[in-house]
Amino acid sequence: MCSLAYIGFGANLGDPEETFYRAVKEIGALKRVYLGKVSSLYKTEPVGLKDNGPEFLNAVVETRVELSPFDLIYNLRKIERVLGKNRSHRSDRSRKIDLDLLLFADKAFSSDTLEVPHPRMKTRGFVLAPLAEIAPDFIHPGLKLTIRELLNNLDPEELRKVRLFKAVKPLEGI
Ligand code: PH2
Ligand code: MG
Ligand code: MG
Repeated sequence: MCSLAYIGFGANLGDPEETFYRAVKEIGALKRVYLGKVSSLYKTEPVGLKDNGPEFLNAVVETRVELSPFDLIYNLRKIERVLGKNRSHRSDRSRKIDLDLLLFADKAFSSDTLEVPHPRMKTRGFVLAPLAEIAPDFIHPGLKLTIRELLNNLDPEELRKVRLFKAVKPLEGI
């Protein structure tokens, strides 16, 4: 069975655009993972960082997977390590790469190692803006609202932190 899964990308150290293309390539190379739409790239103001780091590049990638959410996140964490994130990384620090599992089909659950949908996605412009571009009608399984509705409900201050940077190269160019 194929499940639709949305993966958030964020980076603000190194060459975030280069890292993004490498990450999409690695995701597409995973067994039982099939790439779908890729959002535009967004430049975004850091939210909740303690180190005054530079602005982020954020984007969202759609996949269809024949994996469990746990197998998918295991593989995403491996790609994060390959592309430069170390194990002791903290979420309030600048980073070369962050891959988050935002949504996995209609699943809503929380375990010791994974929470789906991503618990903070509903308040984050840097997630909702790119996600709404490729999946406006997807229903958030916990909140029972579409991504478009979540974006419309968002605090305008959060959207002010997000600006469209560029559309991605065609997939075959990645
Ligand atoms: N990720 C965080 C914390 N803050 N801010 C922006 N703009 N973009 C991110 O991807 C981001 C963040 C934790 O994962
Ligand atoms: Mg994150
Ligand atoms: Mg993360």
